[in-house]
Amino acid sequence: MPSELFPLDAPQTPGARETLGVQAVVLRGRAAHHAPDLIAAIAEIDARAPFRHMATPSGKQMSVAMTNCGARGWTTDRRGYRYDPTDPLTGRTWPAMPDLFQTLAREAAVGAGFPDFQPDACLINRYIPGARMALHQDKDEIDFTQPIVSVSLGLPAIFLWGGQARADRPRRVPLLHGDVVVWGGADRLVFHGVHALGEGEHPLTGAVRYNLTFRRAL
Ligand code: MD3
Ligand code: FE
Repeated sequence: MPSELFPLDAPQTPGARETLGVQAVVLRGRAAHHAPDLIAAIAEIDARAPFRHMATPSGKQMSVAMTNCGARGWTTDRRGYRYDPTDPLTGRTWPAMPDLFQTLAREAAVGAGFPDFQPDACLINRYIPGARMALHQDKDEIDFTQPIVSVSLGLPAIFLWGGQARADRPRRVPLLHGDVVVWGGADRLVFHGVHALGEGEHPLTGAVRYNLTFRRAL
């Protein structure tokens, strides 16, 4: 059955591996047992490097609030997109990547066939109902042989999985609390986005979805 026919809150089988593309796999529920620790760590990062609504080069404020941890952080402003070792808001380095984040990302990558992944950047996205992310490619990194690992926490979202061309009609894939996705190889540059978040309350996050994306920036 195509995934777009599943209701958003359909029970996904924890431990299931769902193949999105030749080198893109959803590991259902893989991070769920770490969720309280991950959410506590996000709060600590927010205290040192607050979530903010960055501006795109065209000057529009993003509806998703963002911060980072790790040696590099992804930022955007009128000057463009880049990875920066310092937080432009505070002038200080980004908070260190917690060991739990690093271990979780590396183990997921190994399990998906990427044994050499060493993330140096973790972008943290915060969605509230109505927030969305337009179709885009992640191409500000240097080495596209390195995968990206994502961890979803809190409210569910409809992830839009496009193709190699912007015009390819995206497939809708629900991403739920605790899901981990690894994207690499041939699927590393696919267009993707996130549908406007629906209303809801999650017991651990309230009316919020967090998404961690682990990257090798340099
Ligand atoms: C597919 N974040 O931060 S994570 C992003 O849920 C981003 O917040 C979304 O897209 C979110 O750039 C989606 C899943 C994801 C991340 C990177 C990818 C999917 C990807 C890179 C290539 C292909
Ligand atoms: Fe992306």
